Amino acid sequence: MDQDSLLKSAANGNRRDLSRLLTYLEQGMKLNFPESNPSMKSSVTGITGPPGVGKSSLIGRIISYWNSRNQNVAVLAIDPSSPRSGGALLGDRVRMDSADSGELVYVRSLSTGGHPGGMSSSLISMIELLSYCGWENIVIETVGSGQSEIKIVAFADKIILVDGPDRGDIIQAEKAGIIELADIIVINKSDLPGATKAAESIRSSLSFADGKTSPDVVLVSAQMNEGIDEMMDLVENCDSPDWRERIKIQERLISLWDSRLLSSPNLNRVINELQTGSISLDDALDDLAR
Ligand SMILES: Nc1nc2c(ncn2[C@@H]2O[C@H](COP(=O)(O)OP(=O)(O)O)[C@@H](O)[C@H]2O)c(=O)[nH]1
Ligand SMILES: [Mg+2]
Repeated sequence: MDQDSLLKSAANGNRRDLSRLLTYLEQGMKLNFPESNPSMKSSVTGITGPPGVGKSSLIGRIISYWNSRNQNVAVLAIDPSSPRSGGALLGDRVRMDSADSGELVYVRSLSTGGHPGGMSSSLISMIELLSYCGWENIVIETVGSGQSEIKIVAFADKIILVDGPDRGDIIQAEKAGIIELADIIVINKSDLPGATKAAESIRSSLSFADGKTSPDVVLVSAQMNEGIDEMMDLVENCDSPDWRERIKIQERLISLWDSRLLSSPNLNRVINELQTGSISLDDALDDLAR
């Protein structure tokens, strides 16, 4: 089938064809949309945080929340550690699928391998495709353990940083610079001892300079299904301040810039020329960015 027929079929709800198109985009292909539907603008939510804090479990609850309001949800789960068939993905599927509403849910795992410059440009196309195909809510799950994985959430409209009762996790997020991007900080596993304390300690440590307002910190338990409605209420009604929007835009630019440089067909030649000293770094950049 050609691209246009695939696209038409995917837009009509054929999931196999949607998956095929996503695979093409993952491999770096570009898609031409005939005409996009201007009334359709998906809301894109990024969920990041250290491994094991309960992001996938929470996404399962978020799926149920939207489904019970008759809204559909597509999830792109980006996992740098697991190959396609890896155990982590299976585990994720089970937890996410416990939201039992087949028609209204689409879950897709992506691996970060094979993307020399990160996967930001494929991700943008994937979001565009899902939106074109009528997915109202798009959720991007990334593990907050490496710069590029974290920064990829900058492509979301709203960013949720998830943390657990262990204080060590949030320190990781602070180091990675994710705190300033987060619209809301969620402490999951409120059923475990230490969660309330962790939330308090994060609240008090969040003091941004220049009168920047800090994000809300909320306690939830994905396992016990507690605090989810309150969390979603905050997520849906939060207004990202201008300064945070600017940081997001800047991160998107950096991410795409990296991606463009590192995927340039001239990269090897330019590195060779730099190594032999025949060009300057400025020349190299000009060459690569062209
Ligand atoms: N006690 C407790 N455990 C949870 C909760 N949410 C998730 N978990 C458990 O934490 C582990 C990691 O969850 P997962 O959703 O895969 O985390 P992810 O790596 O951040 O996606 C699993 O064993 C979950 O069952 C919760 O609210 N309370
Ligand atoms: Mg997960």
